[in-house]
Amino acid sequence: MRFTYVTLFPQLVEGYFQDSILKRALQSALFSYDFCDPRDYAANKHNKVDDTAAGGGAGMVMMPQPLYDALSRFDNATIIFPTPVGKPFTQNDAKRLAKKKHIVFVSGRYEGIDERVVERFADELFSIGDYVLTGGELPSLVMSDAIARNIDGVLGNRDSLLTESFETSLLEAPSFTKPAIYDGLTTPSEFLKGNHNKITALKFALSTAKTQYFRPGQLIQHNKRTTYEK
Ligand code: 6GU
Repeated sequence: MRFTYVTLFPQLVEGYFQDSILKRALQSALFSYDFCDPRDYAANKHNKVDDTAAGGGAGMVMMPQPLYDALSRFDNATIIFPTPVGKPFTQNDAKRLAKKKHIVFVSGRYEGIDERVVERFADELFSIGDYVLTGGELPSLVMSDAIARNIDGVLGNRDSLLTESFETSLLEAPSFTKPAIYDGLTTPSEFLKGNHNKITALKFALSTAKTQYFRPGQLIQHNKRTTYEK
């Protein structure tokens, strides 16, 4: 997998890959990443990439020419535009996109990107939630992380993918480590005894309770689906 970040601010993205699991995956060549600066494609004297909005309104809009020229170079890539008006990005998208060879994330800054660029080049538009951000860099990283951990070999422990929240419609059970009692609070004793059937049953009960509390709508859906499957 190759990730390309089309951004005016590569340093915002770069830092995330310098540590932890993704750093190890990079070193193992499980994926790679690079940058494309639209400013390098600006066909005007001052390397200008933005202009005032047609029809008025506050702020500057990224103009079509530099992005057209930059994005035209990418054949056979999946081009994603992070935008608050996109479809909500989900775990299913992360898994599906983990099978692609090359994903290009196009980050807008200023008030946005000239819509013609989106019309011409976007394969998918995604939002990461209902709030306003100053640019697409953080959403691009959020999506890259979610995608990268679904690439074979990126996570050491294959099991950890399967039991996680959103992999089933239940939230993942809470985790504990040693000591058994801390601050007067105990690790559930079943976890300490090592009977795997009992541990699995308890994890399922805790997952169900947690989902009921934090995502009551999701639990109803889960019950329905499992009922239908029987
Ligand atoms: Cl994906 N992009 C931007 N720029 N803002 C957002 C967003 C994405 N999701 C929520 N706000």
